[in-house]
Amino acid sequence: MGFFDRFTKGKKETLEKGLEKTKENFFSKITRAVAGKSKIDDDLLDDLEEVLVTSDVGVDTTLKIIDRIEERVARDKYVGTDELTAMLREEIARLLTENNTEDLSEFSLSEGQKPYVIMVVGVNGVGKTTTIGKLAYQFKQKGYSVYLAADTFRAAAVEQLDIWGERAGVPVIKQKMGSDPASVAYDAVNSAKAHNADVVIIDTAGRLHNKINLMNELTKIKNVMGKIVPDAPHEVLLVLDGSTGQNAFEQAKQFTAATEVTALAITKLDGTAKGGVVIGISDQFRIPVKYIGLGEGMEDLQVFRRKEFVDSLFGE
Ligand SMILES: Nc1nc2c(ncn2[C@@H]2O[C@H](COP(=O)(O)OP(=O)(O)O)[C@@H](O)[C@H]2O)c(=O)[nH]1
Ligand SMILES: [Mg+2]
Repeated sequence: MGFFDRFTKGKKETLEKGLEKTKENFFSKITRAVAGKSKIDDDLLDDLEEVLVTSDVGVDTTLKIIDRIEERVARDKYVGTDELTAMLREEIARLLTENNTEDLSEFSLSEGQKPYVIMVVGVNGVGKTTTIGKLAYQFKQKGYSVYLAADTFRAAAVEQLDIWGERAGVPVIKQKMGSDPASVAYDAVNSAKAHNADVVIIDTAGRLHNKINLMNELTKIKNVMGKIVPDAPHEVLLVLDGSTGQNAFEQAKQFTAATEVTALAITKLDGTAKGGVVIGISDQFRIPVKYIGLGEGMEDLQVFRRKEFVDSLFGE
């Protein structure tokens, strides 16, 4: 087996292992709903609706899926229950691919426009710093020179980013503790530009007092960066903790209302049964889910590939 085959196989195993609990939970519920029934009727569709909602797919996306299955069943009245999972798989795959994108490392900038600036937002504890470390590693692997910028709100947060910087082999730009986020961002972009860096990733503190504060702070950060690199930030990546299920939905609503989020990362899908949230978030927000977190290690961040996700969830 060549390097890339092994690499791909490793990634697939991580994905499958990460989604194990979600899958078990999902299929044990479906098996219970289908038990003793031979055809798909209204009762079974009601049960299926409950299965999807309690698997964190979200009400609106669930209704969309149920409607589509209902239409198919109406066309062919004697659809057997053995066809139910195949139909579900198809409809979920269809929903996900309706919202397809490229990953962040596919950016293109001309020399004068560098660096490519990614601002990472999200509430405390969702996995921002960890995701930044993993992302830095991926960009570095692709041959880009990367700088990280710490948020100076908590000393522990700076140390944590330092550790990730070391692991990934990427420098961290620091300021004195307690500097305001806009000046941290300004300094970071300035310094990265002076070093002719390709990419700079900015960690922001998860201080979500209320929507107005958040909006003002993010607007200010964006404005100061724009003074150095006109289109910066090129990406605003919102990190959501998938293990919180419906909370992740709520946070996505709040942040997208407060600022222009361009990409989503959903973390901690390993060890949770709430992985269905990826389906709902992917469907409900026009913003693409670009990354999923499947563990605490440096290689446990994957580009969200819809087909692989559905394949891992349903088995091939
Ligand atoms: N299992 C697992 N843990 C994660 C993942 N991403 C982050 N974490 C953990 O979540 C905790 C909070 O992460 P951190 O990056 O500090 O969150 P931040 O406050 O948003 O910067 C840490 O213990 C991380 O190791 C993931 O994909 N899977
Ligand atoms: Mg952090």
